[in-house]
Amino acid sequence: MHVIDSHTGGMPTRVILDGGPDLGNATLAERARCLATEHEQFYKSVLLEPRGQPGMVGALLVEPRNPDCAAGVIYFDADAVLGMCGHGTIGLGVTLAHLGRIDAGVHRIDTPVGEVAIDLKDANTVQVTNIESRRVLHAVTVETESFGPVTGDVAYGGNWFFIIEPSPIPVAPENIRQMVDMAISIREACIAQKIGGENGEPVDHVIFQGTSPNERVHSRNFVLCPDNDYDRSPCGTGSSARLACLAASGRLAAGEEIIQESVIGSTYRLSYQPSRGNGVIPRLTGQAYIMSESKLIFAESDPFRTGIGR
Ligand code: PYC
Repeated sequence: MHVIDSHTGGMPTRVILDGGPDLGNATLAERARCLATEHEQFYKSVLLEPRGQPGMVGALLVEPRNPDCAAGVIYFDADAVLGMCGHGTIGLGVTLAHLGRIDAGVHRIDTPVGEVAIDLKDANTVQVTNIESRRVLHAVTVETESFGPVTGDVAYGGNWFFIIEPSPIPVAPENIRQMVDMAISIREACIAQKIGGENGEPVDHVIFQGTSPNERVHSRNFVLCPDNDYDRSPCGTGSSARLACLAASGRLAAGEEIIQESVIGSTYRLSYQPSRGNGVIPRLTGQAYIMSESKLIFAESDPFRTGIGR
């Protein structure tokens, strides 16, 4: 299995070029469902240690439905298949350029939640125009088992987010462990209390929005992912959901650009345009760097060929 690893603002992406399972040629949403239900062992083995690393997201390249797309892709972490992934799409753009498959300029990418656009600005810089993002619930309170009531917004940006602002814990690297524990408890409470998307979609990510000591930065976030690890980047789909919240509450005008910082200090430039529906079309720009090209080997005799279970 040939893979190329990159990181986007510190968050790793592993693009799988070949050797993945055959998912057929239905829509990408159906192929993603097939990956989630029938190939769990495959996606865990690629991302769990010893072959993978904590937090890593996989990007399985597949044939796009629309031949005008430069690629089709299904993203996943070690515990779930994702709808979309912003940091992964920046990593994918840089990887496709590294392979000589795309040049500078705009390209369409097919994903399970719809087509997104990437604009490759240079070898490391990609601007992503995401799918329509929207806020679906405002100031809703969940009762957590260990932390009491917590109030936040539910918003969609290609994945489902519960966004708490202001963060109850200062968003800083020394508080990551504490924020992971609290965010897991909030996600569990959202799921148990059926607080999620309009059609019962469960919350899969939790965001704490805090402040940055850097005055050029609009805000700093912490994002919990489905694998219970945190996003080292400012999270592209999470930033999209946040833009929808800022727009819905009239706190950011269309076209205005802000800088969003992650808990480790990596940044995206963000803006939005109004969508035809009642959401926004988010734009995010970030940098990714190639780290390695390799061939993963899964020997039958290797007791950890499917990864170290947790
Ligand atoms: O950047 O959208 C994102 C993302 C989702 C999960 C990890 N990163």
